[in-house]
Amino acid sequence: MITAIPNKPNFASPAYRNAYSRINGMVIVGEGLADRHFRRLAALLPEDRDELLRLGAMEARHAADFVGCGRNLGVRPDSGLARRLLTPLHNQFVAAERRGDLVSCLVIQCLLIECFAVAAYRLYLPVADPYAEPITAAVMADEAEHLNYGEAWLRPRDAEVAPAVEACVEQALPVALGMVQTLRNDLRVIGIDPAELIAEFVVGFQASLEAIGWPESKARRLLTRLSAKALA
Ligand code: PL3
Ligand code: FE2
Ligand code: FE2
Repeated sequence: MITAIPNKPNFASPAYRNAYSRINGMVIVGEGLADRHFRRLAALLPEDRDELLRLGAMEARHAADFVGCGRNLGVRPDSGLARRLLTPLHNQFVAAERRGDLVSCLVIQCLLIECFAVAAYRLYLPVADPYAEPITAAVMADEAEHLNYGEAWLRPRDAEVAPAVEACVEQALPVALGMVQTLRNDLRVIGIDPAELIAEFVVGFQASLEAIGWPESKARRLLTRLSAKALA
């Protein structure tokens, strides 16, 4: 019988199961929120409606797949903290939608939330249990597609949307960094170094800003300033 896997956390320990309940809740609520955001984006962008509905359906599948990961470990997801941590981002999305600010809706879901998901799943993959590992790898590939959608939409419009992108990042990025701060102990218990997660996220997010046309120096300056402020 295999009782321990080298370099992996002890999936059966009470500490792991307790931390996993909140992390699993976070991921399930985050995926459900992404599903809702893509369905709202589909209504805002009629020319891409079918594609956005397809991306939303992928998110609903991710949520169901991660419910399966918790169930496999016999852990009940705790979604209370997840809702508290994700509501500010959802509220920012809804406020942008109300004022007709499609650019901010895309930045919040397709750049920020997707970059966060890619960074989190990339660091989770090597410490995942054998059931969750292939699921996480498959989900990561989907998230890259979601990120690409946002980048491809924003890139040709960079000149006119850059100020709105910057204002949105200014508001939304601190929320994402705050989530890592709040979850830091649970992250450590499941084998993820919170500082490494922040670094991975910031590097990926900077790459996204560059992919939509920002000069490297401008992207780096904004992220350095915002992360220094959020982590002070
Ligand atoms: C976008 O498709 C989904 C957004 C999901 C948000 C993810 C939140 C992740 C929090 C840190 C979790 C570490 C990974 C653990 C995976 C079970
Ligand atoms: Fe997803
Ligand atoms: Fe996604």
